[in-house]
Amino acid sequence: VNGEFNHDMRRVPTGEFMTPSRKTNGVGVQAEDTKICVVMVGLPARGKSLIAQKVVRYLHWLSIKAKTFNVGQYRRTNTPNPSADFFDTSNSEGERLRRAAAEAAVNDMCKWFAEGQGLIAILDATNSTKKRRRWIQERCDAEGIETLFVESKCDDEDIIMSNILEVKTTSPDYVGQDPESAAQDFRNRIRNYERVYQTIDEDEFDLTYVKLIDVGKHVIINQIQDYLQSRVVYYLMNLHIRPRSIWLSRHGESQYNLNGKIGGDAELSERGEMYARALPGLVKQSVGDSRKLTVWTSTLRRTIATARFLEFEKLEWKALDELDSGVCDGLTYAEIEERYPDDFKQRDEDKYNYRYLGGESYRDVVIRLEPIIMELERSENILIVTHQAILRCIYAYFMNVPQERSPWMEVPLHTLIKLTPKAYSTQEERLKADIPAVSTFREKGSSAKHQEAA
Ligand code: ADP
Ligand code: FDP
Ligand code: F6P
Repeated sequence: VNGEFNHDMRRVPTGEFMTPSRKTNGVGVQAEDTKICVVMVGLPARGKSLIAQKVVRYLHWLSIKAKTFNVGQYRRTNTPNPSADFFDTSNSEGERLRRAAAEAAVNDMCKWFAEGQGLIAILDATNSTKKRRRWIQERCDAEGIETLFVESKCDDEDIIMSNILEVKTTSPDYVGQDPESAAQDFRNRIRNYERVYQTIDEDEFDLTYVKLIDVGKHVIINQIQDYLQSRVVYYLMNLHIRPRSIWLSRHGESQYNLNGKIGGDAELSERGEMYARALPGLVKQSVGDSRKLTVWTSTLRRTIATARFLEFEKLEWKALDELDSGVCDGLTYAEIEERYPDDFKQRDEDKYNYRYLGGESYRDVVIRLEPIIMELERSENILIVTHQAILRCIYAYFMNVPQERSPWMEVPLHTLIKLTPKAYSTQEERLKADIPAVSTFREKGSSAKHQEAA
């Protein structure tokens, strides 16, 4: 398929994998016999490593096992601090060592697939010549691994210079060097690559590829084969690097929170109402005056009421509604423990996969939140007013929190969290409103009493 998606759904595991405890850990989105090597292509400082890292984080969040094989790291084992001349193709020793690094990475990747450790590998290198790409293609073909070439092409000098200053001068290649001479050397390194770089073109129409030009302003898609590939491509198409932040807040304390009940569609408590009134000031303190933002809420009363004094454009999302607790909706944790003791225990044993009878698991929530994540990637400044479980899942995506930990994270009421994506990480700040609230956090194995937050 050229220029459009082919939603060839392959073998997607369904409900037959579910155990009687309604655990949802067998329910995924991947075809389990798929092996895809995402081959990054492009000159240095084109965002390849950042793209690779984001794709892996996104896939892990969706429970798809993935791993990056960065050729630069392999090269550092034979040449830790090369100067630009090392990357001159007339330097035969440099060529030999670079080739050795690429081979070691590809060998380890093939081993990783053969051991059944994952579905998607990312081969992160410049892979900047047709010869190199053909070699990778042939190695992968021989091992039954699909290839998806992802080229990042960008000739905007300002972007490249700011990329070099943001991430390259602090690279392990330049430890102990002053940033100015490191940046100069890196520019010379790029010049050496430019002499031999071949963009993916019509000679390579048999390859499966996506070409991201000028940070996704133009996208060329060729021969996308299946569902997982199209998911990765769609994700890549939504990425941007404009500076922005995402703010997250739970709704103000609700009547249900006060009574220790879960779920429902309760009104705000008196203190919750105070938080709603304080929120515009808190937001102003964190956002400043000049920035525009959009507010997203769930469709439940407590988030809509919490956001109602914010003077920004607002959008309600059903996908942001709290985790559905099925037959336990409206009960306290103590009542659940009493009426459904086995379920209560099972949830503690595997909170991420436990699905409430007639309701949802955290895994289910992640799947319904995927369009939200996609829309967040496309957007700029967004403030999300949502619920405890939903906020944990969104936070886990940005902060790369593993599934065993994410459902157990403490996310207090009456607190504004600001997340700012940086080159290889996400920066976090928390701003607490001075308005008391109960704690809705229940520790694993606890007797589930709700109490005033510390
Ligand atoms: P590479 O791996 O290509 O050498 P890096 O991933 O180390 O480059 O570069 C990271 C920088 O690239 C970040 O500053 C980021 O803002 C920027 N960046 C991310 N995506 C792109 C893109 N598609 N085109 C150009 N620059 C990008
Ligand atoms: P990285 O930025 O990931 O460190 O600078 C480009 C570089 O990668 C080198 O470090 C690394 O040796 C090389 O790319 C790997 O790509 P090639 O094998 O195509 O040279
Ligand atoms: O108690 C508030 C609440 O949002 C409930 O509506 C929801 O069931 C619960 O938190 C989710 O948290 P946990 O998964 O820790 O029970």
